[in-house]
Amino acid sequence: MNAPRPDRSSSQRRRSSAAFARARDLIPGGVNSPARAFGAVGGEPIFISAAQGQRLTDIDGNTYLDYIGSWGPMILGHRHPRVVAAIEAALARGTSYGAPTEAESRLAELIIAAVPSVEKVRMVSSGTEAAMSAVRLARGFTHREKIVKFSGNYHGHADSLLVAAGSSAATLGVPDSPGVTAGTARDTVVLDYNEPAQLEEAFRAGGDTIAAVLMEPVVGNMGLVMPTAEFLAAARRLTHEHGAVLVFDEVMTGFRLAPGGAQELLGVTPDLTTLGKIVGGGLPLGAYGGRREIMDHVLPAGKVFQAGTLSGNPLAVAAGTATLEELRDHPPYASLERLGTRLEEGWRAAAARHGVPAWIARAGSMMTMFLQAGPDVVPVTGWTTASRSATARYAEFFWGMMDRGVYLPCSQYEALFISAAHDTDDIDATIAAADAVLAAV
Ligand code: HOZ
Repeated sequence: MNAPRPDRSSSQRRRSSAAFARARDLIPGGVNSPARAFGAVGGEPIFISAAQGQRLTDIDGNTYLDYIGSWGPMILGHRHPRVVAAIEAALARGTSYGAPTEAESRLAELIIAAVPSVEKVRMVSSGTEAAMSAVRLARGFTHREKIVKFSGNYHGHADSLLVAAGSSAATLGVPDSPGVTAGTARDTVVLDYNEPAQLEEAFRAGGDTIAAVLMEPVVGNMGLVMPTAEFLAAARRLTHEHGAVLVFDEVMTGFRLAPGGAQELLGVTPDLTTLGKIVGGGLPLGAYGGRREIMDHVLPAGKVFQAGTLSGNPLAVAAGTATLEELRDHPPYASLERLGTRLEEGWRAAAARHGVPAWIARAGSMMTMFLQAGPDVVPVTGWTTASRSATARYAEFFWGMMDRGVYLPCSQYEALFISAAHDTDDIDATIAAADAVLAAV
């Protein structure tokens, strides 16, 4: 059966449309972060009124199976009782003190116990802040200025990292943002992901100038892209040999792919790790941590400056702690792997059945289906191959799924997230929806 044509201005989304018109007058582009603007799929965002478990409700009263989970944090689903209770208990005591609490050490202990590279950790308010601070720390520690990053990897929006960036920077066509000075960009060396020879050459040419290699060990920000073992091994070996700091950005993958993140799964331990999303349980919290010897350079233990009024905020720490404790006490990882496998196989079969060229990449509960022009399916190994995706086709797929009550990333260049609140019936409904939509794409 053919799916109905995607209806991007559905009468069922009238209130969202009015809310967007109002917001556009007040907020640049109508959104407080471009990733949620639906710009890449040619339409208007839905405005959310509430969420519960694996479902979102918009202000028109439509409900959607949610595969965004706030772009990653909601691994337990929305409003998990343990997290809600922890936030309420913290709220009853106060919302911000600008002074230390014992709860921060409890969260630090949980992070240190789970993440192999982390011996000491500093809490901040976002993944952007974590990445920006880790870069400054690496520079302060090594007394060098250059950093190496990879095309299509996204590390938040600090100036030095907005060069060849993924996520909404790539989606909306500004991987090198206006406002980043040429001087800043010059200190960022951009290489292709999964190309160890390029990394080898960069270190051969200027190894004593490189402070850090910063990478997503499993990329979520150009769609999902897996690293090769050879590439990861080269990054670890070369940074070690040349005295540079290897930084894993695990903002998406931390506590998502395993308690210890991608580094646990892949068996490669960096020097520093950045965290965000799940570590704050859905509230604004990021963290960076690593070897004690490096972390002790952060002020006031050392001299590398980094600060924040809301760093270690009691509500965010409570939500993060409850989330990590729940993940420790009832690990969902085996079940997420089963659900992920089911979705991957279901979508792959549907794409094959309808002759739609698609490369599907998955790590646990993160997944991307790259729709391609064909006729052959091309493996996606980095930004060069990811950027050849058939994005107009993805937009059609996205809207077809929306019309069937499935909320997917509004860009080809983002990963979807399954939560512990999803069940087999949800996955089967999502496969059936994709089967119907792909028949018409
Ligand atoms: N970092 C998120 C996934 N790429 C997007 C969040 C946002 O920019 O709003």
